Formats: sequence, C-alpha cells, structure tokens
Amino acid sequence: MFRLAASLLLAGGLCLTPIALAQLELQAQQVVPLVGASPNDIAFGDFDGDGDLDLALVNRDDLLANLLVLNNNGSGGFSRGYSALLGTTTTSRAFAIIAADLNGDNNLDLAVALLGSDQVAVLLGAGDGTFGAASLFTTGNAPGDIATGEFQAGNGLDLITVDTEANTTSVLLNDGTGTFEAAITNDVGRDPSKVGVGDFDGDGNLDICTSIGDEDKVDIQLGMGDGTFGAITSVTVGRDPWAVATADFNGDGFTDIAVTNATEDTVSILTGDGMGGFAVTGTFATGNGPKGIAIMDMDGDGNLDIVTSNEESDNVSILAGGGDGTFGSPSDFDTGNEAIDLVVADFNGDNKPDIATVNRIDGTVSVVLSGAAPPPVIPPITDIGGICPLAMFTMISLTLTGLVRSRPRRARVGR
Ligand SMILES: [Ca+2]
Ligand SMILES: [Ca+2]
Ligand SMILES: [Ca+2]
Ligand SMILES: [Ca+2]
Repeated sequence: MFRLAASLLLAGGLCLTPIALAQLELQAQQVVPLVGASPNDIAFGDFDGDGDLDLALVNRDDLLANLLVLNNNGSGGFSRGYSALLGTTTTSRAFAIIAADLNGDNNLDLAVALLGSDQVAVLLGAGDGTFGAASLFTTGNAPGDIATGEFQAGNGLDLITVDTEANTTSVLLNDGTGTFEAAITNDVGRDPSKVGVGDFDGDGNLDICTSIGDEDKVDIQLGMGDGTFGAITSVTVGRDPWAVATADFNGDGFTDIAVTNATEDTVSILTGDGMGGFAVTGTFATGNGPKGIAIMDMDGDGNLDIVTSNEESDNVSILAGGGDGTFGSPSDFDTGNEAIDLVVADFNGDNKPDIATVNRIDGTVSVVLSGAAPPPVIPPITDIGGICPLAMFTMISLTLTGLVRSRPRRARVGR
C-alpha cells in the first residue's frame, strides 16, 4: 500500500522505487547474423518437436525470405531453418508474427500480418519445423500488429490485427480448421500501434487494449464474446505509446496493462479494477526508444518483471517488479542495432528465462542467455611487442559487457 500511494503521488513523473533484481545472471549477447532485411517482430515455439524452443521472425523489407524460422540446437544456439516469401506482391511487408496452434492438431502454426497487402498469412505447421503454403485473409488497411485469443467461444484461436492506416482492429474468427472468416472491423483511435488481449472484467469474454500513438492514450474495449467489442474507454499515458502487454502486476487477481511510451523512454502501468476500468498508477524509466515488451519473472522472486527492447539505445531493459505494481530502475543489456522487438523464454533449457531480440538496422537477432558468462579466454602472449597488450584489454572488456549488476534487495514494506 505504501509504495502504491507513493506511485500515485508521482504519477506523470518518474517513480524511483529502489527495487532491485533479486537473482539474475545473464550472459553477454550472442548474435545470429543476417537474418534478413529489417527484422521487425519475433515469436517462439518448438516448431520441430525436438523439445527446445525455436524462433520465428518476419523481415519487413526482405523480398526473398520475409518469414524465417531459426532452429534451436538445445543450448540456445540458433541456425536458419524454414523460410518463405509471403503475400501476393513483392511489397507485402511482413510486420508482425504470432505462433499458436490454430487448427488444433497440437502443432504450432504461424500467422503473419502483411502491412503492405492488407492481409494475414496463415501457415499451418507440420510439427517437424516445416509449414504448409500460406493461406491469405484480408484485414483493414496496413495491419501492423497481430495477436491471438478466443474472441468467440469454440472453434479455437481467433486472430486480431491492428490496421494502422484504417484506424481499426480486425477480428478474424477461426472456423476450427485454421481457416478464418471475413474480418470484423472495429474502430479505434488515430494511428493505432499494438494490441493487447485479456479478460479485463472477468466475464469470460476476451477484451482488448490498443495503443494509440497519435493521441498518447490506450483504448480499452470489452469483448462481447462474438468477435465484436463495446465502447472505447481511453486512458492517457506517456508520449507515443507503442508496445502493450497484459498481466496481473499487483497480485489482486485483476488484469493490468503495461505500455511502452516510445519517445518518452518509459513504461506506464495501468492498473485494472476488475470491472474493465483502468488508471495509470505508475510510470517507470526504460532505455531509449522502448518498442517491444515482454512480461516474465526474470529473477525468480515470484514477482513479474518487465523487459523492454529499446530501439534507440540498442539494448534491453529489465525492470524488477515489486509485486505491487511498482518497478525498479532498468538494468540494461546490450543488443544489436535497433532492437525493435523481443521474446522471453527458456532457450537453453536451464529453466531460467532468456531474451531474444530482432535488431532492425543490422538485420540480426541477439540472444541474451541466463547464467553466468564464461570467464574470458586470455590468449597466450606470443608477441610482446607492438599493441598486443592493448588489444587484449579491449577484447576482455567487450566480453564482460552485459554482466548483471548485483545490488542488495530492499526490505519489503507493508506486505
Ligand atoms: Ca525445437
Ligand atoms: Ca471480458
Ligand atoms: Ca492487477
Ligand atoms: Ca521478479
């Protein structure tokens, strides 16, 4: 209660709560080189059924392979797997991807939002790391994000896109076979970016929150259970809201929302009242240009933490959750150039979460694995002359980049 009150007093400014990550060790990033031109979104799942989590990403400017799967070797090392060129034109521009079982055969499938051709491409997985030919379904103008959930009960997971030029969302209802009905269009605010899904009022129908970049707000709509939504309730957040995520951050059983404010370098927490109402109860600093968000207990203390990928500072930020809706100052770990989106999952099989980002400018994936970094290998000195010692020091300092800063944990107050 004490810290929530403090957050409310500081709402609109930055909350500087001294929450530290309890137990977290991450290694310096590993880089998967040249996955394509402008990788923009990333998903994960065990696509080849060998028990480890693989990656699937979309390249928004790549005309050869705008969908690429990276197969995990079981230790968090990735190599190129299945790839495809989606869409009917060379300007289909794959912007967003989700992985889910869309036809109920227990194999993961992929759905990709094609911003340039106003379509969703659905590829049904064979379970062995390969996928069938893409089926295309029409959305509103310029779908820039995609999410999944059962917006109408029965028939499996449905899809929703954010139509960035039409200022709408489109729900595509599943017929149960991974084939989707005509889009149900829903108006939202001007220049929508991303959509989050959750049951905000506990009635069993999925609800949505949409970040509205031009209007610095999040639009919240309650689902009717048939693919349509009720009236918009808007909550003002920071500047240029972008990525959204839903989870219960304060442990009261009601779903809350986190949204990154891309030009303000913060994340706003919208606390839910369990009846569909939300209020901003805290704003917390991230790295520069947060464009991706993931929710996970990174340090194993039982409190959900926030991870953002930061497009301008080329890193990820981990904000330790206090379990009461407050978050600590960011701990940052280096990535490639313009880390625009991320996923968090256990890629190296040690039951601790790892991070993978897509880096838009250099066309790479960064993988930040759990566990202590291996000690730097110091090569034997065979040539004492020249600049050899300086070169050695340079290499060692690079190896240590991204090691966790361990700080004592603050005593808990009031709970
Ligand atoms: Ca796998
Ligand atoms: Ca609901
Ligand atoms: Ca809550
Ligand atoms: Ca935690």
